[in-house]
Amino acid sequence: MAALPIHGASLLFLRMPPNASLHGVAVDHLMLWNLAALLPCFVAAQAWIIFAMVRRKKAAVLKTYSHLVERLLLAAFCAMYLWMAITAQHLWAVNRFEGASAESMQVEVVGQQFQWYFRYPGADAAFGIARPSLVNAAAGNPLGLDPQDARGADDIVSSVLVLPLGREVDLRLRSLDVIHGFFIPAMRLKENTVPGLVLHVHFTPIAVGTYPILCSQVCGSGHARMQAQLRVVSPDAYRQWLQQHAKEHSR
Ligand SMILES: [Cu+2]
Repeated sequence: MAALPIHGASLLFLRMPPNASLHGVAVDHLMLWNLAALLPCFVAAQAWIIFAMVRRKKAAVLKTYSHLVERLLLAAFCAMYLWMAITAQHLWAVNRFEGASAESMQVEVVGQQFQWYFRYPGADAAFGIARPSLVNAAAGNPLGLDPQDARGADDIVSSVLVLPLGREVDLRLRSLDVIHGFFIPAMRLKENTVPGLVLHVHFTPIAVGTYPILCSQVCGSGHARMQAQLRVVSPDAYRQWLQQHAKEHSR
């Protein structure tokens, strides 16, 4: 995907956080391009409305001769919107339909009123089976991991999403109750978590830092506080964090 490098600061005037993902560069580019293309159209349309109001008679005369111009403008707009729709569809689809690379790491994201859980598959790189009937947060099993399934013995469940810099991550999104919206503005990433479905989305973080994770679907009375943190750290720091959690888990 061809994309122009854009510094996050160039989007600050839109009050958008600086981009921290690989694909976000292209998303920001498309957004800026859309704005740059539509702003002159908006200004010209408003100018025409004001002119038509102030100089009514002159505008009526001009309108009589402007059908060809209207049609040309309409055709130009159609072509532009079509191009925007196709480009945006590709950007949207590339993180969802084209699949992550074989080297990507796996993390499960689970939404539940009103918090996010993140599960790492552990040393065996396989997630253990989770059963809704076994969900018991008070007993330390908020995702309902089945103790009979050996693959789940080394699974790590965290309330913080920690990822290594520069490595693609394939997220599998689930929900335990209602539809939630998994949203990381700095990663230009938003996807719903839907009960009964496992949805995949993948991205590559390109800047170390701590970023807010939000819920973008009104999911109940505590929706506003359904927040978590994404911490992007160096590969070494990530390995340490994982080892530390694996130790805590095995205690
Ligand atoms: Cu929610």
